[in-house]
Amino acid sequence: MTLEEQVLSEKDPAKKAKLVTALARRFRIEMIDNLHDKQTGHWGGSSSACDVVTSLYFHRMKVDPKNPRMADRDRFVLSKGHASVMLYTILAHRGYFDPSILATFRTIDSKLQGHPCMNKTPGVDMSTGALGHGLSVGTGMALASRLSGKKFNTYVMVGEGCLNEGQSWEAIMAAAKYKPEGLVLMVDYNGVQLDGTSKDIMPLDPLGDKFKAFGWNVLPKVYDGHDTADIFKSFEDLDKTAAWPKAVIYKTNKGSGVSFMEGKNTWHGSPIDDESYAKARPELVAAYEAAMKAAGVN
Ligand SMILES: Cc1ncc(C[n+]2csc(CCOP(=O)(O)OP(=O)(O)O)c2C)c(N)n1
Repeated sequence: MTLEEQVLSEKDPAKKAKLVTALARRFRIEMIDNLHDKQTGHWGGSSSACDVVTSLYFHRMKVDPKNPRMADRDRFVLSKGHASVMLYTILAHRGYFDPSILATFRTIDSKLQGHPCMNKTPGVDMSTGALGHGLSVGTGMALASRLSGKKFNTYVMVGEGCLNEGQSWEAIMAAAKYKPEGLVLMVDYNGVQLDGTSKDIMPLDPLGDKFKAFGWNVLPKVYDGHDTADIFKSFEDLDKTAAWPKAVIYKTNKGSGVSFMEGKNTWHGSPIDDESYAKARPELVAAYEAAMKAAGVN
């Protein structure tokens, strides 16, 4: 059985969380290989979101990869579309397309453009890349669920750059007014943007209080976005309260998994040079092997 199949068939959430950790760590290796191979960037924000999005697709979302446009599927909008390599790696291994296609990432005419394109890539629910518009379309999708009578959830992942855009706050206001059922805002709160820290560029704290003040149902704590057990807990907590829309904040590390890349804006968009790649890869492999061992997989 593949690791993906083991994850999807595991019934015990505690064991499953460990398997998801291993899977996400393997995805990080594939992501950095691909970015290095193409000499392109966005390692930082891809690795920071990897555990949450892997958990979503392998533990939470109602999807059918063989029927990617299924009317009542859950939707995922990666508003921080620059983290495309992370989304593509997860979609491929969830079964939306053949993982061999990952090798065409960011090449001319590929299905896998630098930023996600809903018309080219199976499983991509919304084209994104211009920061800040994901929550507006996610609000629209969630309202469409109400109008069509199809019941589904819409998960929108934003980074701090998205939340620095005024459009996000228009959407936050609009969603608070219309209260669309199923709308979940997920914040990848890594504290670092393209050219510096969020503290220096445009601080957002106290973020949860701001969402609350706008009328959102904010989950009671900030979750650890690299601890899959805590991520699973956030999903359980989502189901414990009734009011919509809901927001959940995950504390993450930009560059997560490579010690010398963590928390540094350099690795937001810089291509991975040979020397850094040679240093980074063994760390990722060691972390993956440790996670496989912890999950009891040989
Ligand atoms: C409207 C818009 N302005 C600027 C950019 C260029 N840009 C791409 S990513 C980024 C920083 C994003 O920071 P953050 O959301 O914190 O990213 P994360 O660390 O979560 O990946 C910027 C300024 C863009 N894509 N869209």
